[in-house]
Amino acid sequence: MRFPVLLTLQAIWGSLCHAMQHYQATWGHYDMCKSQVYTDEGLTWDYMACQPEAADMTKFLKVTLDPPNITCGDPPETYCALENPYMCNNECDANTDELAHPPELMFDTEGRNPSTFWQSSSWKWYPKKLLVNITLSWNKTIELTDDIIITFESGRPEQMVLEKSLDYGRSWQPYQFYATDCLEAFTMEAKTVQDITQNTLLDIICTEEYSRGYVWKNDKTVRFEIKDRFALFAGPRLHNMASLYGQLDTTKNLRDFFTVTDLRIRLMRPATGATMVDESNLSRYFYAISDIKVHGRCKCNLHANSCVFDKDKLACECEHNTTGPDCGRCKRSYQGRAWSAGSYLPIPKGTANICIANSIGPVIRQNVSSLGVANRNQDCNCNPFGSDSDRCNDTGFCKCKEGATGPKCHECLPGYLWDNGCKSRVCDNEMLRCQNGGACLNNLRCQCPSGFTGLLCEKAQCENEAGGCSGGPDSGAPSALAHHPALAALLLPLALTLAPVLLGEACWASSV
Ligand SMILES: [Ca+2]
Repeated sequence: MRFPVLLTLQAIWGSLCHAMQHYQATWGHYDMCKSQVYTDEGLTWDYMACQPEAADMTKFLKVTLDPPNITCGDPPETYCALENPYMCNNECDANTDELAHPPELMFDTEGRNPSTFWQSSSWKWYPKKLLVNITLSWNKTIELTDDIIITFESGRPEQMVLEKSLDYGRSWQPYQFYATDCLEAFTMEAKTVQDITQNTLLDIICTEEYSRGYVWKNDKTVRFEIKDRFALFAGPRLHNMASLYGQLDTTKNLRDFFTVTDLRIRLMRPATGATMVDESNLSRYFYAISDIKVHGRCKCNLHANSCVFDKDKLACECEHNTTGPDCGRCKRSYQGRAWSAGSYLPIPKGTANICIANSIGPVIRQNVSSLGVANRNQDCNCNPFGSDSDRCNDTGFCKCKEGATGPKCHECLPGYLWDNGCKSRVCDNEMLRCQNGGACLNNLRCQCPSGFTGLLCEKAQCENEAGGCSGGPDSGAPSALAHHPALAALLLPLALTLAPVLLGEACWASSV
């Protein structure tokens, strides 16, 4: 009996490896670009999608204030507490280090007490509005991976807009409106992130959640909820990131929604703590921010696993023969087919979509019309399954469909298999193993046992049903555990302890 038991244990370990890999997948999943594998032809490279680690993005930004001289302290000013107009011992003096409140103090390391903060001039021109724009610029496209959190040292503003730019500050779109009264401030109905569904994820809302003043004095934060939005696809505890990645891969609008080059915080009305502004003591009204959190990663189109900060600028370290700040094009001598972004799919390791070497010498950039006339109508004998047309395109080459390569588009890129054209490899016996006892059919599809579904049979079927799995919010997570609860109870603590050490070795070794 020992042999079958061992086999069972090995099978469960295999499933656990996959379960853990999926767990790991939460963020660091695409951090490989290629690995060496043995095939029938010997040692070759296996390319995969990759992206840089998520990081604290406030280390790499430039902050700009508008109006530029809105920071307090020049000339020195004395401020009163909002809750007590007779407590006026807060002094701001730009020329004294201990009393200055420059914008950098929104991004220094907090944790000390008292906190350090930027502060604006007070509302001395009332009733003229006290408007301040704080612009955060990265000079690079970044993808947000966690909530944006702004911590106010003063009361939270009564009106504020968070905006984003995707074109380095040339144009702006609102991300979220914040007000004590959304209807009055922005003629918008008040909503919370909980009102958003998969279908309305791109909707821009106004929320009153983060503007109520003074009673909730300890609540100083204003948030833009990224994770709640992710959760609409990845489940309440983000356990199914594969589903989110799948959505991001196929929906450009969704991808763009979480992508920015700049953020702008438009402060439009400071906290007053009352309906009436006390005109006799305007030193009570100002903005002060102690901390801004922005977590994200460089957007490298899944063609780089690291991003460097050099000469005050972020840049992807492009792989897969791509180049450009976002790895957004093929290198000059690798234009054998059109550039495309790497793909999250097929889960779990994605498809690299590498740029391939020019098939017939270097691409010579001639006048398109002369080339077109010369070659466009020639029959290139392009493979009808692997190419868009059997005729040459404008540059005199066959235009290959996704996954196909070679001068006639008759070969497949790594990760694809020929089947009347190149079909992306869905499963194999290595990293893409079908889970929960599923069988891989011709590398093109997993045949799942009853009760399981998903590309790799990784989901319990009940997840798709109304009300989800009755076993609670986690029941759709690592399915090997659901299948073998007793063993899971025994193995999970061990696996959790050993996983960081063993995952790289054991799972990897078993897959090559
Ligand atoms: Ca600070």
